Amino acid sequence: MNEHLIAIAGNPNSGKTTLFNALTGARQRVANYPGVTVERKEGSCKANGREVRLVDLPGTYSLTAYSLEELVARNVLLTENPRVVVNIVDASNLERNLYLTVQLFELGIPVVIALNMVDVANGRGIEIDAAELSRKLGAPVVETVARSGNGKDALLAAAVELADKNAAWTPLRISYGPDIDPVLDEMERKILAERFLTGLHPARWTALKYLESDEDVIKKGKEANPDLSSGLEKMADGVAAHLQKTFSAYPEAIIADHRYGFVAALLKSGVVKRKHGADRIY
Ligand code: BGO
Repeated sequence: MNEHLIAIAGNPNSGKTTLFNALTGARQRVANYPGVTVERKEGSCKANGREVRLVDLPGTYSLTAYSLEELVARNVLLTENPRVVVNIVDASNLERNLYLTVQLFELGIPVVIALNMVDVANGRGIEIDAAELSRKLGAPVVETVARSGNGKDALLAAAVELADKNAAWTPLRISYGPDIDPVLDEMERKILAERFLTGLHPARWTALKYLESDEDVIKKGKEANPDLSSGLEKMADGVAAHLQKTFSAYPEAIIADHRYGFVAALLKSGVVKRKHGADRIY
């Protein structure tokens, strides 16, 4: 049977290294990504009779092109085509951690969520309904305590099961509000019509990156189709000028606000419960 490549993504300090070590033990090696001083950690393990290759991505809060770590993490997801992303989420800091989760879902790669540090969350009086979170996101959610290894086998089994299915995974579509959505739809139509970078990432994601002035994607776009790329840049400039005039805000900020809004609504919809005595919900 072929081996699966599974990527591990998460915020710094979410427990990625601990979990990666628990899953791979001594079967790991560290190198640098070509041309940059970012460490690449790779390891392997066996699950369901399969050889699984795990790549531990640099810890990131986002998938923009603002930092080298984010760019490296994103490029692995886009170019190495992992079957599944295991997204390590710190259950005691759910709101902040799910911001990255939303972006992984927008990218359209199958995701399994490791709800890590549930011991810390529970100790603070925070109880998370993992089944409800899974139902709302349409993805497996497995509770883990990476430090003790609790849940790691169930997590790996869930990831391999999802990878084995090789099922189509629809990228998450959230609303970015009335000032962005119509232009985003129009950009998406143009991108799809010309199959512009569609082998690399979902059309709507490409459009979002133009709106976010993402230099890396725009550079690739210019090389692939200069006319369409400059048309998309003009549309993005139009949105930016409108948002600047109306709200004194950049598109990136409005897009981020809507991602946070999506996460906040999710958490308020019965996913998180506060036990008696907890000072805040998440
Ligand atoms: C220290 N539960 C608890 N309680 N702690 C966890 C869990 C969990 O589920 N998972 C990880 N940790 P990394 P990134 C530490 O190192 O894996 C802990 O950045 C310490 N070190 O043990 O490094 C883990 O790779 C001294 O804690 O995260 C680590 O994602 C005192 O969370 C920290 C206390 O995990 C970060 C903690 C010398």
